[in-house]
This record gives sequence, structure tokens and C-alpha cells, in this order.
Amino acid sequence: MKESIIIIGANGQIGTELAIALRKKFGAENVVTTDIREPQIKSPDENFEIANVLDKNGLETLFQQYKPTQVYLLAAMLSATGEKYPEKAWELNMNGLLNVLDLAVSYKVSKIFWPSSIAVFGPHSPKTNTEQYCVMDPNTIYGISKLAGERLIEWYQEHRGLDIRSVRYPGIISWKTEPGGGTTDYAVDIFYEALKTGTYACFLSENTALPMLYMEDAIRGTLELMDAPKESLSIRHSYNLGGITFTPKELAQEIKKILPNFAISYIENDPRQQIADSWPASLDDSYARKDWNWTPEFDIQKMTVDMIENLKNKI
Ligand code: AKB
Repeated sequence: MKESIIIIGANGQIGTELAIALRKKFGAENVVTTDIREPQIKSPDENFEIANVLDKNGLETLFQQYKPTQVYLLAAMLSATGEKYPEKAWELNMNGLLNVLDLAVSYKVSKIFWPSSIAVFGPHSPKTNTEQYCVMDPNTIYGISKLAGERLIEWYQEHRGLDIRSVRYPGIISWKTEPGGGTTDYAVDIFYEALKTGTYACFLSENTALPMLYMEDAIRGTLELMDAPKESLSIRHSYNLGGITFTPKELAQEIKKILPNFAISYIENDPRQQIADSWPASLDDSYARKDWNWTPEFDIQKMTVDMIENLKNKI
């Protein structure tokens, strides 16, 4: 069957690269990217439309026009920005999801992808090798909205017959598009600053370990999950997706192997520290490994080499 794909929130860190991968896989003519503003750099084969996920009528016009078979909903406000604008974060993250789910039911969309996050865990969740099922007491608006979203997508599958696929993304590291408004963003900023100035003032403390994933792995994992036979998927909410775990100090050491003069310093009392402290350091992703053969390929060393190689040519 010919696919028709709509990506909502396509200009962000993940959307930009997912769009490239989806155009390659399904043909550029079958992929429509949307966001609230024009992309800064538009790919020559990109079919772009302005759309706001909170404008249900506008979104419905797009569904009518393109009759999507797959929808990727990436529009969201992340953890750090969400704490600054909690009402807006809740509205965007929850009403945006509800709008898409309702339209997906009405327009019989075959498959939906919606990302959750490690932010669904909280201070009472196990810190290391955090299991799929455990205490979950997120204390950021972003995390609360993601956990509520996980419950909603399971409900829509159970009661409205949708097929929704989801992963709990850790911090995503990439060089094509910068992230914005997250707690894990330091792990991307550090590379830009290392190349531009040779120094980085990190907003997280040196021993704050967080789960991370290189973009190439994240995109491959997402496409593999979307391709997996429905019968093999035992999780109908969102899969833990593990990759690499490291601290700012360990990442700085890895960067120093390539840029020996690089120096890191640490800023104290940044509000993002508290958020990071409430999140796991590593994830148990055995359900993803078992159900759809998830295997990350990038370790910290391979990722650091690739980031510096690519960013050197970009900045
Ligand atoms: C954030 O830091 O808010 C995001 C996330 C882990 O979901 N990168």
C-alpha cells in the first residue's frame, strides 16, 4: 500500500532527521512536513505546510487533503521550557495529542508515532537500569504530560482501535538540528562550544549521569518500531529505549581525546539540575530488545568522533 505521511512538529531536533529518513524510505512525494513556522533550511524535495497542532480545524484540513496513513506527532514543549510555561506546556502536550488521536480515529490513520520520554520517571523511580514497569512519579509538567499521554495512547488503542507506536526517548544527541528547551541539551551544546571556544560551562554537575542516544540510533529505532509486526509488540504504551549513559565529566574526557585543550566548568544552582536528579541514569530496555530487536550501535566514543567530525564542517 502506498503510504501518505504527515509529520507534525517537523522543524525540531528529531523531526528534521526523521523527515529526511522518511522521505528516503517512502519517497519525498509521500511525506508532508508541518510546523508552526517555515523551516530555516528547507530541503529541495520537502513538501511543507504550516500547521499548529492546537488548531484542530486547520489540522483536519490537512488530514482531508493528504489522507495520511501514518502520522508522526513531534510537537511538544520539553522539560526545562515546560517548567517556565507550565500551562502552555500542558496545553500543547496534551491537547495536541488529543487532537491528533481524535482526527486519527475519524480519518482511519493506520499508524501513529508519538514519543514519550525518560521524563515519565521521577524521584522514587529506580535510578539505574530503570525498568519498563516501576514507580513513576514525574515531577515536571513535561514528564506528567508524557505519562498521561502514555495512558491516553493505550486507551485509544484499547477503545478506539488505533495502532500507536511509542518510545521513551532518552536525551538525543545530534549535529544537524540543535535541541531546545530540554535538560539533556548540554550534551549537544558542549560539542558546539568545544569547537567554537574550546570551553563549556555546563549547567549540570560533573557526576550527573543520564541516559542518552545518538540520533542515528534514535531514527533507526523509531523506524524499526514502526515496521514491527503489531502482534510482536507487548507494550501498548511506550517502550524504554536505552543507549548510552554518561556524565558531563565523562563526555568532557571523551571530547578531550580529540580536542586536548578543551576545558569544562560547572555552573551551580541551575534549575535543570533538579530535573536531571529526578531522572534515571540508565534504562532497562529489554522489552524493546525482545519485541522488536532493538540494539543501539553508538557508544560514547563512536558518537563523540561522529559529532566532532560533522560539526567541524558545519560551524
Ligand atoms: C528533555 O531533556 O526534556 C528531553 C527529554 C529527555 O525528553 N530531551
